Amino acid sequence: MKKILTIQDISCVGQCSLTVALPIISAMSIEACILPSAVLSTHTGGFKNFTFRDLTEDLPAIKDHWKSENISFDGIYTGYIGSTKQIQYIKDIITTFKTGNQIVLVDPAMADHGKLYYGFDDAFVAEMKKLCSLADYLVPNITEACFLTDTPYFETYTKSDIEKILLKLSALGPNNILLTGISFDSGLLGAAMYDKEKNEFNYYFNERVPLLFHGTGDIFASSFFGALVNGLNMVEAAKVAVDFTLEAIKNTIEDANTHWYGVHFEKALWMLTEKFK
Ligand code: PXL
Repeated sequence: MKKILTIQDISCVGQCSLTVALPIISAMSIEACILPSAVLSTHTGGFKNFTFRDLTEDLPAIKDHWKSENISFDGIYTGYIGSTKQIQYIKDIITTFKTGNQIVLVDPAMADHGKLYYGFDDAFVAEMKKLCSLADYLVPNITEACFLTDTPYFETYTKSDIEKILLKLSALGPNNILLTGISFDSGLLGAAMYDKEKNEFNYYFNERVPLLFHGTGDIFASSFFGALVNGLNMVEAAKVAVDFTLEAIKNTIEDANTHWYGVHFEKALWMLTEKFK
């Protein structure tokens, strides 16, 4: 049985970060170990007056304890990070526990729709670029890709624009880049990929539901990472993640006005248990 570590926040209510990563990874028959970067009462995307407990200073002691217990992981996946300083501790955790062929995935969860999430600034982006250099797989959305490559935000693009930004992202260090939320046809949405070793671009699309939901990036990254750790290649894993995220979104359409803060991924977990049993 594979075992992974995921480092991201607990948003107590909000169907994002650890509250989706844990069930998704478990449904894929992988043991999920967690390192909470912060505890929030809700996510920051639309709720007001949320609480925020930063756990930055807990990280070094947690790492030291795991090391003294000789704990190891088959993969490490980072998501939403609570502070700029925390990135330095997370880089240390990655270099400590990546002792062999463990897969490291960085989801630079910091921005969407052209803007940084509440609380992030240029110093955070600069530090995030350094974290990206340690990743084997990087999974930004277009906004994050623009921040990471100092590219002005764009909403309309050609295949050549996407391939240029994939190359710029790979120059940060990772061998495998997957851009989420790509669409060249109004009816289709999916992922654009670049594999540096093979010097190969790939795409996978499925139906596009023309509504916006929170938390879908975390659902995508968790299922993509689970598929990689289970031995699938990047294109196969992208298919798992796109199809699963689409099913979770479809399960939320009827309820979209009242259930605005996340998607009903729970009703789609069967797809993952079925495939990875
Ligand atoms: O889904 C990304 C995410 C994770 N964690 C927190 C967030 C967000 C997006 O807004 O606010 C706390």
